[in-house]
Parts: sequence; C-alpha cells; structure tokens
Amino acid sequence: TGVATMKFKSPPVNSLSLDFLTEFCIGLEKLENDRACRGVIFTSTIPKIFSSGLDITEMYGKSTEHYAEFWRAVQEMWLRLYGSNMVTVAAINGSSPAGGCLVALSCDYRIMVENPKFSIGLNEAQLGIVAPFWFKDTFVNVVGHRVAESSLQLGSLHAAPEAHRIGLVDELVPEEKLQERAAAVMAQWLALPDHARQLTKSMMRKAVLDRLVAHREEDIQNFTTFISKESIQKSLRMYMEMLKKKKG
Ligand code: CO8
Repeated sequence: TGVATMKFKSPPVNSLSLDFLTEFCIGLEKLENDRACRGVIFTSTIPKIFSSGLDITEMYGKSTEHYAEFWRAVQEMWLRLYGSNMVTVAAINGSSPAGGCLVALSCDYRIMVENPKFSIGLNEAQLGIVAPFWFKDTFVNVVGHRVAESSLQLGSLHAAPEAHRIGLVDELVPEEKLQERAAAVMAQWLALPDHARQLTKSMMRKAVLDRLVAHREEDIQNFTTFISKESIQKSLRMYMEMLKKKKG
C-alpha cells in the first residue's frame, strides 16, 4: 500500500530515551529511503499511552556529555520527522505529554481517541523547564499564537475533547475506529501527486527547520547549561518523585 505503521513499544510509558530516539531515527530513515514507502502512521502498542515524552532519567544526574548526546538525538528526531517527505499521521491512542506531543505535532495530521482521560500538550512549564524554541514554533504552527501563548505558559495538558476544540488534534474517534480512520486519512493525502505535496510541505516548514539547523550547536549548549543547573536538577528530581508517589 506504500504505507508503513510505526508502533511505539517501549514499556512502561514509551518515554523517549536515547535508545528509543536512535531506533526511531534509524526506522524513519529506512522508510524515507524506501521509494515504495509514501506514508507513515505512528501509534502505540501500550494501552492508554502514546508517549510520555522525553525520558526524564536522561536529563538528570548525568554528565554534560550525556546531556549533549541526548539533546542531539532529540533534535535529530524532530528534524527528520518535521522535515519528512512522507505523509505522516499520528494515531494517538493515549496520553501524550511534552515530547510525546511534539512527535504528534510534527506529523501532517493528528487523530486522537476521544477518551477524555487521555491528554496532550506541552507541559514543560509544570516541570519547571522551558519548551525550546523549535517545540514552541511547531506548536504555534498548529494551534496559532494566542492558544500557544497561554497553553505553554500554563504547561497545559488538554483532555482529548479540549485538544480537538483548540485545534491541537484534527479529529477524535472511538478507539476501535482509530486505525481504520488513520488509513482513510492517509489514502486521502496520498491521492495527490507526491512532488506537489512535498514541495508545499517544505514551503510551509522550511523556515522553522532552518532555524534549528542554523543554531543547532548553540541549542545543545543552551540545553546542557540549563539542564545542569542545580535548581533545574532539583525540579526534575521532585517531579520524578511526585510521579512515583502518585503511583503509591
Ligand atoms: N521519563 C521517564 N520515566 C517516566 C516518564 C518520563 N517521561 N513518565 C513516566 N515515567 C515512569 C514513572 O516514573 C514510573 O516509573 P516507576 O514504575 O519506576 O515508578 C513509570 O514510568 C510509570 O509511570 P506512571 O505510574 O506515572 O504511569 P501512568 O500510566 O499512571 O501515567 C503518564 C502515564 C500520564 C505518561 C505519566 O507517567 C506522566 O504524566 N509522566 C510524565 C510525563 C511528562 O511530564 N513528560 C515530560 C518529559 S519532558 C519533555 O518531554 C520535554 C522536555 C524539554 C526539555 C527542555 C529543557 C530546556
């Protein structure tokens, strides 16, 4: 059919670890280089969770070299996905905070399961960290400046119906209809000639991609400096403890 489905399966919560990001990029590159493949659907095999975002354990208690390597991998994932020539559809079958939301935002189209218990958003502010400019740019390009401004400042996680209302996801479907609907949307997008669609996509996204490419090393430096700060390390540690307590 020319369509691949990439299923995230990294228990317990599909966090974007260095290993996950590396596999993701290799997988995407293979598909990108496969002329028979024109579209990819991203979904999760883990119930109730699409992706829990960046793996927080990669961001504290490690060396600056590790933070730099990790951040380069996060950048690489976004550059490849946001800049992909293929049609990309996120079939969001669970919660998708922060980096998980970025993955969905970087696709061409987002379909989410209508369950109001599932939420999505760039909640970095809640962790005491700041979404980088290219997370913000991607978000603004989907929901517009006004919504992005309050949502980012408040670190909002939007329940599925609200995510749909603000345009963060394009449509909601019952869980059992998700894959069928993703395939139908994909067929609709693939009905157009690839070259016209690809050039249009590039025209819409190139400026945002170029901004990171031009400032990539500086962005890595900013991340390592920021994340290494004692106060930020403390915030992340407290956030992880809060997650563990919530469980207990
Ligand atoms: N990274 C690492 N471990 C995680 C993460 C994560 N993102 N999320 C959850 N876990 C761990 C939990 O600590 C827990 O571990 P353990 O079993 O050892 O106690 C295990 O996964 C299961 O988690 P839960 O019990 O919380 O599972 P639930 O099914 O109840 O909930 C959720 C799943 C909704 C995904 C919930 O775990 C959650 O909200 N997680 C936090 C998500 C989050 O806030 N992610 C933000 C990460 S930061 C990011 O992506 C962008 C950073 C940009 C950096 C910019 C700096 C300059």
